[in-house]
Amino acid sequence: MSNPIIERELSYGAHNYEPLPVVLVRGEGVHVWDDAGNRYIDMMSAYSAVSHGHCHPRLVRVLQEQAGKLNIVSRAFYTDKLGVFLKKVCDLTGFQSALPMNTGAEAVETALKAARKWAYTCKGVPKDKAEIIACAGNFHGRTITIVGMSTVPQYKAGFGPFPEGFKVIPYGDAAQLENAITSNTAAFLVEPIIGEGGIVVPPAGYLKACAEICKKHNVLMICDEIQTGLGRTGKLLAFQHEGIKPDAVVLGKALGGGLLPVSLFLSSKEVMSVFTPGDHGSTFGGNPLAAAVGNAALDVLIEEKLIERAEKTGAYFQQQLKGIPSKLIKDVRGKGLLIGLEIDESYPAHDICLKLLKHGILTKETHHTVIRFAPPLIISEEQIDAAVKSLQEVFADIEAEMKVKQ
Ligand code: IF1
Repeated sequence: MSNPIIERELSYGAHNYEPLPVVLVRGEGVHVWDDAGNRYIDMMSAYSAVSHGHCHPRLVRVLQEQAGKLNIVSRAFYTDKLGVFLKKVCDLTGFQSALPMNTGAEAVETALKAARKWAYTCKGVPKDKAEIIACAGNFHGRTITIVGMSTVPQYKAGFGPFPEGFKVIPYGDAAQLENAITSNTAAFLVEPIIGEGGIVVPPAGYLKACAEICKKHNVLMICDEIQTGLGRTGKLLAFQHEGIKPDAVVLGKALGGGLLPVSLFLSSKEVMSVFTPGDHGSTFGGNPLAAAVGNAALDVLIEEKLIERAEKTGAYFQQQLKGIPSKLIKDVRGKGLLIGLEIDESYPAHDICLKLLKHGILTKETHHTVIRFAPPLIISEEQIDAAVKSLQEVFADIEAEMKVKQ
């Protein structure tokens, strides 16, 4: 049963992904449709980039209006849109200054550059000696520097040599951070909840302890909130669950309202002042189209109370998932609408995703044994109920199938 659309993509495209066998042609809210007209509920939200739902009417309108006016200039000129967007994000998050980029990886690279230059110019670290500490299981993007910090062999294999100056410590144990810090440490880069590494929620108090250690040793704490930020976990930023404020944060994904790549590095004026004209930049970063959409994406997030919704519907969803009677489900974890279902290794999580697809639920496994549930934040309890019903059917089918095999 070959689909010519799939065949064409496979024959002309690089095989750096292994998509599920479905061809999507349309999206609206929490739903997407395939080329045969079947409807699916989107439990991936493009890894959280579609928190506002597909084709949010207000965001599409802003995009269309701006597209007819002014789209790409360059940072060689001012525009009427960029400052409005940056002020809004600073006011909302409490950071003083923002540097716009496009993809998450670019914003992370920006953070790494800022941290190193801050270490040399403010902290007094000797030239080329700055160290950055990251965590095992991290995912911060795909550039050579970033995969150099990865602990997943496949992300690095064949791509070396990697830049120096990075250290990796176990995630979730603040004492390890303190041990790893030296007088040359510039920054600690951390995800408040590890996404790709299997939706790992660190022990309560971890981020708070890390923040205190960073402060004590004059090390910048940088939170990668590309996936966890902008309401996904039930707070604007996931570090707010611990009542802390890191020195810097990186945002991406949902910042583009599900329409465009928009990312930011946010920090204090002191840290940001290390950048002087010509130090760093991007052709597309901060373009007026992206700024207009990013600005509207923040407005929608607040006005439609998506953060509060994520907290409430996320708790409800987790509770419903915990109620599914299957021996295959080992754990349900996460915060807000970033949820991982840990599946017993005896049954491939990938096969479960294929079955879910047939039942109208789109998602994909991460870390082999974890199925991700991260729907658009606009999802309703009724839509969650419908998804849980399909999940119950799929797990009941699998249980029956396993009994036959025994
Ligand atoms: C892929 C995972 C998610 C991220 C965090 C930075 C970036 C990401 C915390 C980079 C990107 C992605 C990219 C996508 C798969 C994906 C992913 F499964 F790998 F882990 F979301 F969960 N920081 N995450 O999660 O942002 O440059 O892509 O805009 O690479 O296949 P980007």
